[in-house]
Amino acid sequence: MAIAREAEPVSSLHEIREAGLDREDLLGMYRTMLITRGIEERGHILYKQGKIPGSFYTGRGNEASSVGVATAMGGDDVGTPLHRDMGVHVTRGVEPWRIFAQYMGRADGPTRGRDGNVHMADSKLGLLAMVSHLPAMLPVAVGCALAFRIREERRVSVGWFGEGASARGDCHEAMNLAGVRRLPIVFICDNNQWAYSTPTHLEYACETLADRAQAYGFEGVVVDGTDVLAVYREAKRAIEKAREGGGPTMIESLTLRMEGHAVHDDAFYVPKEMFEEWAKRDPIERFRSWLRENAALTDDEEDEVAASVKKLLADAINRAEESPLPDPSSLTEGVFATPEDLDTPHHK
Ligand SMILES: Cc1ncc(C[n+]2csc(CCOP(=O)(O)OP(=O)(O)O)c2C)c(N)n1
Ligand SMILES: [Mg+2]
Repeated sequence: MAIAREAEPVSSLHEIREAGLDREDLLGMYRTMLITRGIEERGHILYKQGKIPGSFYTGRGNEASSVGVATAMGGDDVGTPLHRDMGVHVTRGVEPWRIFAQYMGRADGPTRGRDGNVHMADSKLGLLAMVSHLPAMLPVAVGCALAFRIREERRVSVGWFGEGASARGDCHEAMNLAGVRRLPIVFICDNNQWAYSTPTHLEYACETLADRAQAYGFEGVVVDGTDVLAVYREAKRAIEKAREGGGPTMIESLTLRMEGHAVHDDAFYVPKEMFEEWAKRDPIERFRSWLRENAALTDDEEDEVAASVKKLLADAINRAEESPLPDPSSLTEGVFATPEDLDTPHHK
């Protein structure tokens, strides 16, 4: 019997309205999920065409989770999304053409061609770019929450980590400090069942990772990460609780990583039946069915959204391909922050 609360699905349009979303918001989320998947599918093609340096990662299967959480965040909140969380960037307003520019190492990508394809974020949109080391962004997210507390700002920090990363010490340190100081932070564990080729039974011995939250003195919730509305509702509750001074929450979002760790990995070690089982719960398909049943989504609306997303992405790729590669002489610019860049008393 799990200690953490297991979240129920959202039953009706009425219930989701109570949680703060109207029909237009729901259609917007559906569109954002399509854009998220479309960016990664097209990125994969660009990779095969040899246009993307390095490796290439996707978050297929995680669209509901990333879009659900990001939709629940406030405009002034901050987050540290990882390599499976493209939906967070799209929801926060990073324009798709800039993501393609990032993929291709161009000057108009969020890191202006300075970092690997998914190591990106637009700080103006409240996002902090990930570093490779896992889960090194959790202490950073906790630091943001501590800063909000010290400055008495009503802002919340959201920190993402994978279930594999949860085995590392920095995850424990981050959660312990957040619990001790009751910081305004929400931890999102993208539990996609695999850490590269390692299955969950070799990663942790507790029933659910969210069970650990109680040991840190805060609430743990397990949610079906293929259900965008359940994810949204739980993230919204946790974020607003944190904003009101109620301390951290850990949300464990259950999905399956529907592709290999990256394009070089064909995931031969994942049982075929597992993919088949989770394919039946495809997040986009699930939300589409929910919208048809509960929000009267029509064929015309569906076609319109699909066509507009297709055009948006085609235009985005063209624009990104027009973006120049960075000028080599500018290589060291914008890589390190100088005291002048930092607006805190400690750095003056
Ligand atoms: C400290 C550290 N060790 C190893 C790696 C290489 N690595 C990158 S992602 C990854 C798997 C992480 O699994 P999980 O946390 O479950 O996230 P997922 O990739 O499944 O989303 C590994 C081993 C790393 N980035 N950092
Ligand atoms: Mg994983």
